[in-house]
Amino acid sequence: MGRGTNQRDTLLAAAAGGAAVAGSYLVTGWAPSFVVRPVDQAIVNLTPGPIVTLAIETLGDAGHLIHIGMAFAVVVGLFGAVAFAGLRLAARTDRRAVGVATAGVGSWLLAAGLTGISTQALGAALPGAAVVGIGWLRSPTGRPPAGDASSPDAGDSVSGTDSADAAGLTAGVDAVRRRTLAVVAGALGFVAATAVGRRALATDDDPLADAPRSEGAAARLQELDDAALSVESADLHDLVSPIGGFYNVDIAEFDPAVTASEWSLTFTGETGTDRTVTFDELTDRPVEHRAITLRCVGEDLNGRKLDNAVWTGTPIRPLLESVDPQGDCDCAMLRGEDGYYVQFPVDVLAEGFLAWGMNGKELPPGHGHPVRVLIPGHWGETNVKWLSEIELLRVEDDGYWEERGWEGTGEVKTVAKLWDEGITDLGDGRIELAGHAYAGTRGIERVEVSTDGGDSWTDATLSDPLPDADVWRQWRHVFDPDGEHEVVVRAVDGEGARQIRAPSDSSPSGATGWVRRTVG
Ligand SMILES: Nc1nc2c(c(=O)[nH]1)N[C@H]1C(S)=C(S)[C@@H](COP(=O)(O)O)O[C@H]1N2
Ligand SMILES: [Mo]
Repeated sequence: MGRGTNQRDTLLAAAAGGAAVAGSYLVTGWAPSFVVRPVDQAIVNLTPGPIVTLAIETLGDAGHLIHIGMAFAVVVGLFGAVAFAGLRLAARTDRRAVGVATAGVGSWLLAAGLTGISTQALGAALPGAAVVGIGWLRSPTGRPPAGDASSPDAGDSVSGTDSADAAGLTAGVDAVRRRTLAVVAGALGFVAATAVGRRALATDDDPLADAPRSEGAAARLQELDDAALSVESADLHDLVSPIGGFYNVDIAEFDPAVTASEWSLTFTGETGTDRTVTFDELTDRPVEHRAITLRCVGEDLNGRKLDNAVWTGTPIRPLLESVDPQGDCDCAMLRGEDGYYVQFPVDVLAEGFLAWGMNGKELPPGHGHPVRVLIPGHWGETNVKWLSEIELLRVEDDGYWEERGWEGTGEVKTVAKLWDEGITDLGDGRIELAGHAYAGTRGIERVEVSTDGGDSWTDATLSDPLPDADVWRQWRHVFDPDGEHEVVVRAVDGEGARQIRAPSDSSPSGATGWVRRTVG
């Protein structure tokens, strides 16, 4: 077995591995049955908590890219190894069919084993087998495998080293090289086409692209639109974050796929009576459309994990009372279908809301489809998505993030933001500063702006107050710049308390400080 054969087989095997992953993606999309998902999940689960926390603090969203990249590499390697075995068996037996069968059946078993879904595993098996089938060529050494009478060399030729044979050998090597490169290029083309094509498919049949379905939600959206400040900045959200622009924080790279008919919520643990609620039972309950703002405890002071939507759902309190919570700690552990869990007091939970709609649409997969919980005024991590169980506890226990050193189940800290798109040159010499401020259920009373580094302060204009208990406000301030300005913004909450001045990191309980930027 020559070095050339080794390199060729490795190249073909890598192409087959890539094609198998692309084929799986083509069939499943970015879903739980995609072959990369279980491996990614395993990587996330095996990574020690302090490293996860460190990655979030230092790398932010890049941390996700690292583990998903590792998962892709591992899976391409696994399918590549199967294809490599196919190529070697084909060479040993000198039969293409053996290689194709090995690669096809092996990839199918691997994909089915990883995802537990046998039909969609064909998506990975077929492209892998095809690369082996098209890419494999007889060895061009000129020496026929034993007993192959049809080989051009199996005859009465006496000398195997004459010039005609050498030329034939060179031509054979060239043909193999060309074929290998063509197959690898074809596989790469398939990977690229799949990545691009599948994305186009996904946005085309996006069920959330329609107009709002719920009239009640549409009326609330209108109300928020009317309350919004008019700002010049074209890119700044007003009071409602569009679904596609709403931030996302997930412990898993893939959203659990749960249909409304499969879904149920079970109250367990220290209850007078356990209870399971189905989706139909839930949506038959009294419906409300609440504007609720979410903010992640892990975001930087001027970070972007702060958004607001109009959510359609029903209050938790009557359901909770119906199961007669007992338990000495008066606390509950909430669990989601992705394996996430968080614990906090029952009286905080009782203020909560079970939502199945967002901005008038069905709750999207990334935000907890079909049902999530929304807890007014508390950090984002209490708002469990894909909610499946509420366990009433006897003693307190840590949630997923608390096990990893965060203290993010309490009330949000007050913040006023000034993002890049909130700074607009009005073209007439003036500059508009605009942003959002949030203080949970305390509400925002005032936003103060300084354009001289904090020496003097002016009250910003605010959006109209809303009846909702846990919603942000917009602020706006226009000034005449004179060179560079040190702009500082700070909010005062509804209880008269000013945003904490001393800067601190987001870990463990949320960033503090005043947002400060050089403008002009
Ligand atoms: N099931 C589940 N719920 C979850 C999370 C999660 O990873 N899994 N992340 C939490 C965190 S840390 C935040 S900040 C919010 C973010 O909600 P969003 O992704 O809808 O913006 O969801 C919370 N609920
Ligand atoms: Mo969060």
